[in-house]
Amino acid sequence: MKRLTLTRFMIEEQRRSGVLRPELRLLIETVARACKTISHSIGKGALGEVLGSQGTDNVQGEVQKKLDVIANELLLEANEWGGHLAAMASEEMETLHRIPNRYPKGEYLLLFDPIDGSSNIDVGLSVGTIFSVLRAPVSASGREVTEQDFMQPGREQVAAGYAIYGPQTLLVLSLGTGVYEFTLDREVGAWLMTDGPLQIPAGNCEFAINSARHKQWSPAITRYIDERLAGEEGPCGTDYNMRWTASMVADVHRILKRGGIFLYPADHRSPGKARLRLMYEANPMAFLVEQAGGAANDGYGRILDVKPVGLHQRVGVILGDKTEVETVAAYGREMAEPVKA
Ligand code: FDP
Repeated sequence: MKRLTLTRFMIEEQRRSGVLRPELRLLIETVARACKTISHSIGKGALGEVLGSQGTDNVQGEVQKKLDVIANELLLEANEWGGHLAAMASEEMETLHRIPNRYPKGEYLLLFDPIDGSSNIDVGLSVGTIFSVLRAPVSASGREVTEQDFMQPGREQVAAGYAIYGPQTLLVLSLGTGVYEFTLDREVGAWLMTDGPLQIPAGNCEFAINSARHKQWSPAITRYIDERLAGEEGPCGTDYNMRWTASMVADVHRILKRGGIFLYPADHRSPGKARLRLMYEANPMAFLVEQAGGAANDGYGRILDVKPVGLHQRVGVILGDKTEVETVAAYGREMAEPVKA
């Protein structure tokens, strides 16, 4: 079977829509190439001496794994010199990374989580790389990019995606015209389209939540989960299934392919506290999920409408099957929860 390569998909998209600029195409190709190298390092595991911790903490006070640092460096190096970017930001760096003066600058801003789900690295489970692309404001041209230039709501993303390093290495991408999946052909080194446009299948009775955190849930989240746990005898009238991989990329990928809902709500006792980061985790995933016909909410509104105030801002995340996400939102409104920080 002859499959479309990532390059050909983007060239055809460029011809079809007329809006995909060559610089954006270069950016996506560069990120995809870096993901191949990351996949190669992850695949070597202990043989490549890449497992274990780096012995440092990142800006969020989390212990950095060796692979967090390796993947961050790979993405920075790959994207510095092409002339397509104005700046980058990452989970692993406190502030933005400007393009060095020796290289030309472009109009795009790239944000990434180099290794998402990093607690899975050392136990051989799926992890991923998440990325989000914004356009630098016109006002930034001819001056140094600042963090403020990144403070755009997620609906302004021009592209988003993730690579997942699991049984296969996959790249899932949206340029704002649907969501497409590419599988890495390891022998040839090419990304080949294997699915898309993805549509989240409706009605899959499956939820993903870390139930150990139930003390932090709002009454609305507790009600939603309790009703599902009640199964056939409860108000849903059907048995639900639960899955939690502790890697958002893997959980979201399952939802894109099979349906269901993912919840990492903010702590309702101190609503400012949440786990996931808005700009390089929640926004790109919300973009993909909406593009695949689903919904993404932070407990009281659309994630893509949240106006960011910081590069590492955290946010509650409820995403997936539109009907299920709307049920959670309706419970939130009904029970006047959660309270805004
Ligand atoms: P990680 O910190 O290991 O990178 O913050 C991201 C994330 O993983 C998600 O990928 C994952 O869904 C979540 O955190 C895991 O949280 P728990 O430790 O509560 O399971």
